Amino acid sequence: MTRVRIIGAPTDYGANRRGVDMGPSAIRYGGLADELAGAGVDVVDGGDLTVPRAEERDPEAEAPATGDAKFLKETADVCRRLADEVSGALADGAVPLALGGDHSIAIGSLVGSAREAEIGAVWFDAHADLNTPSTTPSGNVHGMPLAAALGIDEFADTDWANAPGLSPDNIALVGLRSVDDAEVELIRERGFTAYTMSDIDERGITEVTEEALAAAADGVDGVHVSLDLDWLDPNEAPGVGTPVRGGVTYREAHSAMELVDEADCLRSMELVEVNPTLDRNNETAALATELAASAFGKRVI
Ligand code: HAR
Ligand code: MN
Ligand code: MN
Ligand code: MN
Repeated sequence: MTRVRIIGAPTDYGANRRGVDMGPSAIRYGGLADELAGAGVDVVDGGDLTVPRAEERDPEAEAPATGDAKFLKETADVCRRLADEVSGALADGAVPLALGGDHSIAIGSLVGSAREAEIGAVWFDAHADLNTPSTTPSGNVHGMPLAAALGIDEFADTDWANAPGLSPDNIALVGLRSVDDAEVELIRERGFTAYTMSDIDERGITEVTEEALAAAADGVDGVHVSLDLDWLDPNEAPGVGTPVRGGVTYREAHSAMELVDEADCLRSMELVEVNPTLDRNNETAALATELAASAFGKRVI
């Protein structure tokens, strides 16, 4: 039986819109344990990491890296601890499921997942999250986690980002519709597998997701699935800080997660960017739990 270990990472350092730190509570309240039980997995809830509020941070503290990135030191601290939890769960034979928090926590998930393995990643997101402190238009680290985990530019020499076992040839981005110029350049330069919403329109969610999973899984030990809820259309998932129109539908999202299960390569996963203060009756959090259940094998019959 698959074992899943839930690890909450209630951060909002990486995002402008405060409130995403309440994501782990909302996702649990939205029925995560029941949904995962419905998928037939054995679930252990490891609780939340302790994350000081942004207001409590030491204003004198020096940022560890150069460039314009808000709360980089605080993000580094959470990601180091999350990486240890994720690699600990894997060592115990469980699949870690991290709950954000903003998407900056993916740096910790990826570093932990890639600590003792070669991994690929599928990034289900409206955004590419490939900015760096020198290219970011916002200073928000939730726009940088993929670049950080790949050790691009300022992140190359850090001891907390830059996941050595994350293979750049095994990155697949799915559902792009809001990408900055510097990110476009990086995608072209490094040849990441990337699918825009237009690719999904033309080829369908099944073909695109199967191809993304195959690219991510090729020749590695397992795949990290990062599910940013803003991947979905804001009509389906209103409770996110950076909604972008024209996202995937409820059915497309479920299909994609069912394909994650069928590909049988899932090593670690995260659900991020759920912001209960912007949500409608906790719908986005509940949707996150349903999608996780599909990824872990829940079916109607
Ligand atoms: N690309 C923009 C930036 O770097 C927006 C990032 C969007 N936020 C996210 N990431 N939710 O997926 O600021
Ligand atoms: Mn994201
Ligand atoms: Mn996003
Ligand atoms: Mn299965």
